[in-house]
Amino acid sequence: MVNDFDSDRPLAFIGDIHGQAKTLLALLDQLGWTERDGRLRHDRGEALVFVGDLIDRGPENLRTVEIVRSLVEQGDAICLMGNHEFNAVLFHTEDPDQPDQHLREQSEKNILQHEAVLKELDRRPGDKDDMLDWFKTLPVAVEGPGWRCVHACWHAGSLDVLPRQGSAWHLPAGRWVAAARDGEPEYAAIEALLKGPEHKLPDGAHFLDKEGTPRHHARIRWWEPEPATLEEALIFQYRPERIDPTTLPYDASRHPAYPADAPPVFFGHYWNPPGRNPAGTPQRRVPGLQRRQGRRPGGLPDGDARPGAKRKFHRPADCAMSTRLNHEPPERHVQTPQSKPGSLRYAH
Ligand SMILES: [Mn+2]
Repeated sequence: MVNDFDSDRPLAFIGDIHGQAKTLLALLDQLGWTERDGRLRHDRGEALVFVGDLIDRGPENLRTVEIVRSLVEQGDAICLMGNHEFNAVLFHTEDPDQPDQHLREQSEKNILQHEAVLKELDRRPGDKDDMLDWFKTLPVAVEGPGWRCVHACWHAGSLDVLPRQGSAWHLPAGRWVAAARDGEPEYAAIEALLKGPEHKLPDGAHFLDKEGTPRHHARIRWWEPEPATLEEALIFQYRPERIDPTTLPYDASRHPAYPADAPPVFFGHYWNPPGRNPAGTPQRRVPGLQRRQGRRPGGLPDGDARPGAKRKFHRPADCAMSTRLNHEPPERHVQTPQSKPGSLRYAH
């Protein structure tokens, strides 16, 4: 069983799939998985770690969940919770303290974000509770021999809030309501671990997100050890207005930097428009790591790291991506020139 993380099976890490079941199957095919007797098998006994965000946006959410869940249940994979699985549980759970309300407000914005799944559940309403019950069992973070994995940010203080069972951290069944309440420790912990820490921009500065909504906070590059400017410390999905982040100093005194001597951590969640890698800054290479990108069924590459290659608009939904770990000891502080765009990131 992969559920035993002392396993020395080679692992492949797969980032945010977002309902792109065909891309996932194409990626699994590239990784050496074939279907036999109605189940997916790997000839060399590899196992998989899914980094979360199986659902929302893409066309085949329920099928994606079925594929991943069957791999988990046959002992060939583990799947972490992403913010989209967490949000889905809250969206469909009635608030015990407020009749007719849900733990995640069923607002127009939240319905839109979850629309692809809602449409599929309209056709298969019997699948809803089973899917949500399974989401509630997903670990928030896991640790294996020489590696760690979390959807957005490895943050020790937040993990301390959650009980540890063996090599995994879970949100306990009785704490989902707390996780939906701003002010409760579980709320802040899940925000940090599944959505990543954010930093308020100075002096009312903002940038517009892809929906045109002004954003006054930017995601923090928590994997950067010593950022000096806002440009180095934060992810601007689009150019901010009224400030020049390349020159503004960043107050690093509260920077949630990942410790340099800690094991490598794999994470997903972060993305950007083309040509602007959200990691965007030097990343380290680990010998024994191989990265593969899925190709869309039509043969259209999902990303291309060749220098000067044109990149299409790049959403996580378009770029199921995996990274292999072959259990060789990581070598630290070796830098790659520039990493590929994609949904899976790696940091020390
Ligand atoms: Mn995410």
